[in-house]
Amino acid sequence: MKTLIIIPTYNEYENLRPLLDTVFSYASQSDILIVDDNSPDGTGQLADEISKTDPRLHVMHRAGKLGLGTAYVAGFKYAIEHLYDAAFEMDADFSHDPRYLPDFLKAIENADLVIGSRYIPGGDTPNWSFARRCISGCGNVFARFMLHIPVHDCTAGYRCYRREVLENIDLDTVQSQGYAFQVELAYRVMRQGFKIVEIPIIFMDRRVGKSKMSRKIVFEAFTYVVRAKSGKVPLPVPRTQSQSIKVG
Ligand SMILES: Nc1nc2c(ncn2[C@@H]2O[C@H](COP(=O)(O)OP(=O)(O)OP(=O)(O)O)[C@@H](O)[C@H]2O)c(=O)[nH]1
Ligand SMILES: [Mg+2]
Repeated sequence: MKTLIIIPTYNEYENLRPLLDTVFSYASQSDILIVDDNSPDGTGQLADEISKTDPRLHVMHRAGKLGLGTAYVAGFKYAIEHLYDAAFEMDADFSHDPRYLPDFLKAIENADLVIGSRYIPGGDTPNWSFARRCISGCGNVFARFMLHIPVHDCTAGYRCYRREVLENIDLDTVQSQGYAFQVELAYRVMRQGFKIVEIPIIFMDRRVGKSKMSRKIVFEAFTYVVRAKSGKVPLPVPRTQSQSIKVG
């Protein structure tokens, strides 16, 4: 299976080199796409430098900080254009431990979307404060209850999608950026009737560098769920029976 690991970066200079080494040590056959938003700390230039010595590494440069959601959409389009069989979402800050990559690669053989879940047996968020656990846990229960998404961790950002899924969820109408982006994609994948599987992951806090996320994204996710419940969000055209893919 030809796979692409998409890693959006904004000021991840210190994480980049060790991350690439670790990812390739667990998934040596995969390619990596860095989507860098003109990071002031030179992450994009470092990625260019490394890509000269490793053909598995590709780099996409965007003009400025355009948000995580659009970075992933750009990466997914790259995966579709270059005919990768599957594409990963992964953060650059080691929160998404590369040691789980082999588990994902095994699970995607019998699924359309694999989500690394913190909220199934074996998953955990050991560094998190009680408050952060509450916000994330309650947000997930809320989204699951409101939208009937068959997933315990629909805000998780460590994922692997089959290309057929990305081709069928109408990427051009996705508007969310933060946690809402993950909820929106899980909802679209579910609505299209694809098979979603969760595998447990232990989510660690970023090693170095600063978080770019804010409280605004919690609100964005909440309002997405409420709008989706009342049918006020764009959705892809349902797949016809003849378009549906067979898994397994
Ligand atoms: N290209 C691009 N990457 C981004 C942008 N915002 C964040 N990122 C990257 O997206 C990933 C997730 O961002 P983080 O800042 O770690 O957000 P988070 O994981 O919710 O927050 P922490 O838990 O504090 O780490 C990291 O690899 C960031 O470098 C953006 O606007 N553009
Ligand atoms: Mg992070």
